[in-house]
Amino acid sequence: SISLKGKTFVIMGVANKRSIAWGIARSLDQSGANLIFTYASERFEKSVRDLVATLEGKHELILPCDVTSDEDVEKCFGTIKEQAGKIDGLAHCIAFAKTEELAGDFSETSREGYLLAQNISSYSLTIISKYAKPLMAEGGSIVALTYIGGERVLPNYNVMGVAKAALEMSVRYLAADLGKQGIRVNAISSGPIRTLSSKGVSDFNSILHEIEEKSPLHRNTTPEEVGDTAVFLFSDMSRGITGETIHVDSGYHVL
Ligand code: 0WD
Repeated sequence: SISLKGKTFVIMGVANKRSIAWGIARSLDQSGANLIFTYASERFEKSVRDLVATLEGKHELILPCDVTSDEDVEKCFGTIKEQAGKIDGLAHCIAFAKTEELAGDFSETSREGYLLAQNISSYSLTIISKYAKPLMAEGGSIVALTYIGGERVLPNYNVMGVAKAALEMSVRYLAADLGKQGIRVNAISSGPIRTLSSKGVSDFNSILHEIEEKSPLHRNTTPEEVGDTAVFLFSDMSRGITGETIHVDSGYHVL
C-alpha cells in the first residue's frame, strides 16, 4: 500500500459515517497521512468530531467551512495556514441541491435552485482552490467528487447533472491554471453510493440495482474503492495525471 506519512490533507464534506468523504478519510488515515477536516455547519460538528476520534491517527484540526461564504473559506484556510503551515492536498466532497429539483421535469428548475446547486456543488471548488493554493507552494493535489450524471442525461439527476458538468470543466481549467505551481487537479467519478445526499435523488434504489445488473464488475461501488483511488491521486504515483476524471464505478461508464 501507498504511504503518505508526513503529508497533510484537508477533507471537506464528512457528514456522517456513510459519507464518501469518510471513505477517503479512512484510506488516508491508513496511509499514515495527517488530516484536517471541515464541516458545513455546527449541526455536523459533533458527529464529525466523534467519527474522527475513531481513526488511528490523531487528527486535531476540525474546522467549520460553509463554502457559500467567501469569508468562511478565507478564514478556514487562514486558520489551517496558522496551525499546519502547509498542506499537500485537499478532497472536495461537497454538493447540494433542493430535493424538489432532483425529480420531475428539468424544464421546471427554478433560477434559485439552479444557482444554489451551482454555488455549493461547482463554484465552491474554485474559491477553495483560490484560498488553498498559497498553502501548496511546493505543489499539491486537489481531488473533487463527481458523478456520471454530469456527462449523460440520467433520470432525476437534473440540476445536479448540470452542476457536475460545470465542476468537471472547473477541474480542467483549474488544472491548466495551477499546473504551473505544481498543483494537480483531478476528479473521481464515483458510482452511486447510499449516503445522506443520495437520499435526495428520486428512485435511487433502482439506480443501485441497475449497476449490479449491468456494470462490467456487476457490483456497486464502495466508499473504500473511492478512498483508495484518492490515496493514489494524492500520492506521487499519480504525478503525471492532472485535469483527469477517473471513473470508480465498476466500469459502468463504458456501457
Ligand atoms: O452516489 C453518491 N452518493 C455519489 C456522490 C456519486 C458520485 C458523486 N457523489 C458526490 C456528491 O455529489 C458530493 O460531491 O460525492 C460528494 C459527497 O457526497 P456524499 O458523500 O454522497 O454526501 P454526504 O455524506 O451528504 O456529504 C455531502 C457534504 C455534507 O458534508 P458536511 O460535513 O460538510 O456537512 O456536502 C456538504 C454536506 O453538508 N455541504 C456543504 N459543505 C460546505 N458548505 C455545504 C456548504 N454550503 N452544503 C452541503
